[in-house]
Amino acid sequence: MNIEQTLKERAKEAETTVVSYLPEVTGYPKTVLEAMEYSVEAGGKRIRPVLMREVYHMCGGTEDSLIGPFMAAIEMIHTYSLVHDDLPAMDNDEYRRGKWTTHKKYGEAMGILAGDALLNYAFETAIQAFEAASAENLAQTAEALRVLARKAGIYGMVGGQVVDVEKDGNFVDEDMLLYVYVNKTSALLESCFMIGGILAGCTADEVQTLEKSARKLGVAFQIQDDILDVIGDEQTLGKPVGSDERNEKTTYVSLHGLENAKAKVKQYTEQSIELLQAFDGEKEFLTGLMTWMIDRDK
Ligand code: GRG
Repeated sequence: MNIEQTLKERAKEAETTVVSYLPEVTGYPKTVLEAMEYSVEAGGKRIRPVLMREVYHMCGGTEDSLIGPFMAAIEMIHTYSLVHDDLPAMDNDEYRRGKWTTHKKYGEAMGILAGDALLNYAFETAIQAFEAASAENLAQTAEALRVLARKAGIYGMVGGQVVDVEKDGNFVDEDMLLYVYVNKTSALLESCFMIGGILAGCTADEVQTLEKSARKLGVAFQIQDDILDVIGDEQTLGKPVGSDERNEKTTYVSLHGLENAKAKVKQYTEQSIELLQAFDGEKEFLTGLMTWMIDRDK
């Protein structure tokens, strides 16, 4: 199977789903609605909704109308996090995905508001899954919503970002470094895997296995990011390399060296995929995509 080609097709489908749930650009708050649309439509790999749907299918889920609102919601939350991460108070970036960042195009106030609006609208969208839910999967839909809220919040992505911002990348030890990786990067991936499993009717033990698998995938993804900052090619990456060393940031590479970091990425990825062997469903593309995410050179 050609993973990149299949990802392109699935990402396009996921994008169509996400865009179909965006609010209409109309009325007095038109500017912020346009900024929301601009941020979501700016591009991106769409790996979170694609992973969510693949896990849902692997676990036996078949209702696109049930998983669709959650696929849209996770991409809206991911997009809001990038919009806010780019703000002057955080990373102060002017470009993302080759385009102006949202605050650069619409102004800082609209950047903040577009992020807020995307986060809130993500939950309004996920709640639409109740309309597709049958009597027997109402409880599963509520549980999926709970996981979405928790993993995006203070016990998930926001928590990781808080420590990252406060420490400015200078973590005191590996425990704190891993806290940031697990929360800032893994948490949303965990929610994708867990929601896919929950909506497909997995047991609590199976959902926990999915959470573990995604946690390892996220940490491997983040360590690979650290590695690329050392050995990546600026042209391919589309951003300057060596920034972690210049900013004296603690990374897995600075703590353990390049070779150990590479070995850890390999080990975590293998463990992440191994955990999925507990599931009988089709996973050739899912595991191929997981390997692709880690093997990336950009
Ligand atoms: C503002 C609460 C808040 C959180 C921000 C997402 C984030 C947390 C910061 C961005 C910096 C970063 C490197 C985060 C780790 C997660 C990550 C690798 C995000 C990029 O995800 P991709 O590669 O992006 O899926 P695309 O552009 O493809 O959607």
